[in-house]
Amino acid sequence: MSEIGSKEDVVCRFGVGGKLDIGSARDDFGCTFGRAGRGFRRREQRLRAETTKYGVGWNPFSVTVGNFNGGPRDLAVANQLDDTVSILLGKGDGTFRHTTAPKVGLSPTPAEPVGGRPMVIAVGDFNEEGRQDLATANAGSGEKAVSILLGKGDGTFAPATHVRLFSNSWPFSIASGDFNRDGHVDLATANVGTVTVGILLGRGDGTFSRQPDLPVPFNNGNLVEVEVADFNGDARQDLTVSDHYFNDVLIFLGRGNGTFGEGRRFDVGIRPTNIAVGDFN
Ligand SMILES: [Ca+2]
Ligand SMILES: [Ca+2]
Ligand SMILES: [Ca+2]
Ligand SMILES: [Ca+2]
Repeated sequence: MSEIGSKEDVVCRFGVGGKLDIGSARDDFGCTFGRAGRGFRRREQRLRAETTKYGVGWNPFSVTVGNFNGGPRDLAVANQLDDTVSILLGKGDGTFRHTTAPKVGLSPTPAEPVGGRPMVIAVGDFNEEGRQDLATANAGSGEKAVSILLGKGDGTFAPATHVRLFSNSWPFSIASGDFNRDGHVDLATANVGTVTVGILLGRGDGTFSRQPDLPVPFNNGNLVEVEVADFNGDARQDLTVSDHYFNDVLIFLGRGNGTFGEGRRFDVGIRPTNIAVGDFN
């Protein structure tokens, strides 16, 4: 185990069948992070034998797998309290090296990270030039926004641009798909503040067109995650959103034109902090 100086740590395990703890890291990674505490120590002990420890930003909330410079896969970590995304570039042997930690807040002044607080990251090629980009759901206290970081292909990113959401939306989670089947990547957000689902249709140039939010029945819940999948096999992408307050998930069936049917709730009986899309069939 090696450590790189840190305020907080992310622990990742490479290997088939890795146990996943937080965020949208799937595939072959297992990751856990946070400040030392009983839960974190338990997870860390499970992973310790096969993990390397990396310092990231302040209060990392989620980790996403992508590839930002070609070659082996990389990680992007959303650090909610210092308003950055840590980029860890894969070396191909299961270890990573740090590159940049681009800012995602609306304020250009690092000392005043107003409107940031990135929670969850979506990966996609939003400007269609063959390099992966990032979109962060920012639940900060300022103007509510999704930040777009366009990748340069070398593990670095252009300065963030922002898609303003409806006021008080507090987007907590984000996922990418193609909801209107035009070949451009679109985004969906789970909005804790308004208890709605935000839809941003991509134009293919790194910009997005904000659509009316999807209302949620019994809208005093706590939407903590959104995922994209085709749940009814009609080749149109659907959305599922987990509601931590009611212990259920909502399914919005896509019409294939960027709009969705009414959300339907399904009781899952547990606190659904993370949705495993692969478990639906
Ligand atoms: Ca890479
Ligand atoms: Ca791109
Ligand atoms: Ca689209
Ligand atoms: Ca469908």
